[in-house]
Amino acid sequence: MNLLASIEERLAPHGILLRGAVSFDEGEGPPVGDGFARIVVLLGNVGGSVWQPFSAWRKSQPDGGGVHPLDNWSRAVIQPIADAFSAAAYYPSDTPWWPFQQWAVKAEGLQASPLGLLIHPEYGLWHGYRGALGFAEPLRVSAAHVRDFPCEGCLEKPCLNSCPVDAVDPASFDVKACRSYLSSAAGQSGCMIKGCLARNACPVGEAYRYPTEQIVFHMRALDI
Ligand code: B12
Ligand code: SF4
Ligand code: SF4
Repeated sequence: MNLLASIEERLAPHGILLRGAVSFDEGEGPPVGDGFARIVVLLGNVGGSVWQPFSAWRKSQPDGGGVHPLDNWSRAVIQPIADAFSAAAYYPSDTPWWPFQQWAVKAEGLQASPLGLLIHPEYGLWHGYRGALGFAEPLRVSAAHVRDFPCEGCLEKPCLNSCPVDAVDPASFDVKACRSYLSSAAGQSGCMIKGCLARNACPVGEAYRYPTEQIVFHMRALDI
């Protein structure tokens, strides 16, 4: 079995999928040991794929998984795999931030929706990244680039007309307006329990929509 297939097999019970790979020239990638990665393999969730395994882990933890349980779970799952394969592990919550979205654009050919979230032709906006593995040696990885960009043919763009405070705009995301709405009574009974109305308005990937508990979890994690 090749390296990536072995990694895929170890990640599968946790609902984490391989989400493409980015190759780097010598010295251009993120650090691995004393050198730099020649390839970074992205690991992510598709729809609610991680929710059950993550929830089960959380219940098994005396502290419920800590203050940032999804980040802690991601490390608990991914770090042993990185160690077993002599890879470096990178996480979306690491600071300074690794450029996960830039990597994803290169890895799978995804493009940004007007919300800033990358859209996948099948999963829509219902996918994310849990980590990445960096290898010092180049690996041969078959490219799985998506060609369709759903936003191109979406003329009405309902995502842009659904935010109650017009926080979303293709040029920028008004984090302040969003946060202040979320902390209001209307926000608490709206987006905080229903999820971001702009993200919900997108018709692509309906079948991959996160389960309600996961949506509420992510909204609370925004740390309003
Ligand atoms: C800071 C941050 C936030 C902040 C501010 C976001 C903002 N738009 O300003 C807050 C807390 C508000 C936030 C909110 C959310 N976020 Co956020 N966030 C991040 C984080 C940690 C860092 C982003 C960053 O600045 N990176 C630094 C730069 C150097 O990296 P970058 O890859 O170059 O990213 C920038 C560019 O790629 C650019 N970009 C976007 N698309 C494209 C396309 C092209 C072609 C190019 C060149 C650039 C580009 O946007 C990024 C800057 O915001 C990333 C994780 C990560 N490490 O990347 C998640 C991340 C971007 N967030 C994510 C998500 C899902 C959300 C939420 C939906 C959370 C929720 N409630 O469920 C909301 C939605 C907000 C929105 N409409 O954008 C996902 C996006 C997944 C995807 N499908 O694209 C990420 C990747 C985390 C993850 N684990 O998967 N987020
Ligand atoms: S509603 Fe249309 S424009 Fe907005 S993210 Fe979905 S496909 Fe793209
Ligand atoms: S969470 Fe609500 S307020 Fe924030 S961008 Fe989405 S729709 Fe707008």
